[in-house]
Amino acid sequence: MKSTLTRKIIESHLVSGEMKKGQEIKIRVDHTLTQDATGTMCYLEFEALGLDSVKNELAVSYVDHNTVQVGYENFDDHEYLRTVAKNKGVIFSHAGNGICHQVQLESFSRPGKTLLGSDSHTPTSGGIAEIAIGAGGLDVALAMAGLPFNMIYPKVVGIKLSGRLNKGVSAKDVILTVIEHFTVKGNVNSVFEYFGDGVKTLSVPERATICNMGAECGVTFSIFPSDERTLEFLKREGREDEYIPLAPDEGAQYDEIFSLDLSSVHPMIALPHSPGNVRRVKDLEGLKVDQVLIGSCTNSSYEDLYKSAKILEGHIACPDVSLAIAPGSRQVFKMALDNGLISQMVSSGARILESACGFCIGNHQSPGTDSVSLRTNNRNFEGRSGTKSAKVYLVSPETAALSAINGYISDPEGKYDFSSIEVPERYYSDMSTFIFPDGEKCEIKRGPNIGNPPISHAPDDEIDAVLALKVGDKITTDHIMPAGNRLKYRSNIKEYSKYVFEPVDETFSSRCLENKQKGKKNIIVAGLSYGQGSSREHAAICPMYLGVQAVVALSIERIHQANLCNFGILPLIFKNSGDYEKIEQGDEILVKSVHESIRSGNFTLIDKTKNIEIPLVLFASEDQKEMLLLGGRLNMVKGV
Ligand code: MIC
Ligand code: SF4
Repeated sequence: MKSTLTRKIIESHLVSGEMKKGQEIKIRVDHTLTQDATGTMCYLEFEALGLDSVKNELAVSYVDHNTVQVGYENFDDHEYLRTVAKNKGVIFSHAGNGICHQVQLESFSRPGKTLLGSDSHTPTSGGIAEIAIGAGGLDVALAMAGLPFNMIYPKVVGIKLSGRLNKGVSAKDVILTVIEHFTVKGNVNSVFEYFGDGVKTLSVPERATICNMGAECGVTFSIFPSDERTLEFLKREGREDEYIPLAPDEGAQYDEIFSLDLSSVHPMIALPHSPGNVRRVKDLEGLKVDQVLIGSCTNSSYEDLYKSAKILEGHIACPDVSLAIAPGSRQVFKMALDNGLISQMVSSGARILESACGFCIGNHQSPGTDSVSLRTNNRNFEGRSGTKSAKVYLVSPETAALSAINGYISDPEGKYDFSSIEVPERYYSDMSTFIFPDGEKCEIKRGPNIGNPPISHAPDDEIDAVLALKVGDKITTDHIMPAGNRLKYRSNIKEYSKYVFEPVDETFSSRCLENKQKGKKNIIVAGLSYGQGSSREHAAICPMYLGVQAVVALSIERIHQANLCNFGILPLIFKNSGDYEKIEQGDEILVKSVHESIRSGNFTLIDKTKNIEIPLVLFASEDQKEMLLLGGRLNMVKGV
């Protein structure tokens, strides 16, 4: 059988299961990564497993999300992460080293390996031919314990690239075009595998940008082959000895093929409030912008900064525009300094931000009321920037830089030729800013912000509940568990739980707690694609803390579905989609024979208020059913 690259790498990591689309499989995890916002909970969970040290090949802990440090909470979290890393054999990357996905690509990702990360943009490393998957913190904790990762053998979508990008068009425009085609829903348990002649025209940083935003489509991962461009990148990083060539077999069978001629791609833009609202930049030309931000794990490589600086060279950003640039890593920042790019940007009026997630997660640079913000990051969900009324548009660095000069959205197509940009033969690399474990132990520091990992309980056989909230389609984890100025409560579940669904319904949390006090459970009802976006398991842990027992939806996204199961919340899907309309917020709900229903996968929801019965299907694998009966994954794996 002619194999896809996906099949080859999965085969070499297969622990159990059959490699057939839709089948449950377990794979060995070589590398893991965590970041601080999901990492504290992840290491608390790892500690709860009672292991002395991590068991997988390479584990890295990054501090890149909560670097603002307003109040003591963030610093306390970082100290916990630093000391727990030393004790458990994890490499620690300080705040300032950069955004986890950029740094992982530069320093650790290797062709043919598997990586599990507690961040949804972990697939960025697919740009170097690694199977890189985003997951909840608990799944990553288990991978660090040496346990295999459970996944569904995916539908492999081949994206066949031909041709070459036109002047002024970039990798960001390619992925926005792919997102326009596949949309941001309906791709659960699929992967994107890029192949064809056009692949060799794209560098590893460009491939990484493309893999990064596959996450917006909801695919498990995206992957490129390992070829001469991969070798070129590894040489620049001084890691050429890690190169191996990897490619799908000639004539490999894909479940679906999408052909894309790179020369037909134009500058694209995602309109508020979804990365899926894609249009041509040309159609928006002339729209006045108030803020331009360049950076994030999607577009903060040296090459991205180089292009931005060259476009800005000799110009001053429009005085009405607030322009800021965040290099993706210490490596990128240092090279941009040494090669005069930062100097050019500063001369053009740009503010230089820390190498961190920062603006992308609403930690700072919130735009003004009703303003237009043009950004190179990957998500523009309503309110994620910290300003609900702002309109955030997603574009390439080329579009962003040119628009910053003009003060309005401007199409860079045909204007810039970056086909042969000056990239240093050797990238700056200094591993001394990582802390490598040396086998020595130290005291694990736990400030008052560090709570205990939450405990979930086995479900009762009857659920007496209130339909606490009914929401529509495409509810993101940013709606469920806001980040930005609430991020600092990530290690404190009791405190963070006060903000569940804050952007949608500020009284949700207190209503749930009242129901809980009356001995009732809470149920959430949602439309399509519930739980889009991030991997934050807090979007399951905090609702669990508030007594949420089930989410009933038209569909649920992959990482969030896994997080719900991990924390004992039942992910239920309407058997008949029309039933979604029949039930209302506030209805009294009864679910009987819960244990038997988990085993069979068929539930009946009795709406006592409406006096109707609604059939539901449990969206869970056999392994997840087992953990749901026990009330969550931690109860299943205690003492591994
Ligand atoms: C995001 O981009 O939404 C985040 C913040 O990186 C999240 C992780 C988190 O919520 O901590 C993600 O993508 O998984
Ligand atoms: Fe950080 Fe934004 Fe990337 Fe998430 S999407 S990892 S917040 S830069």
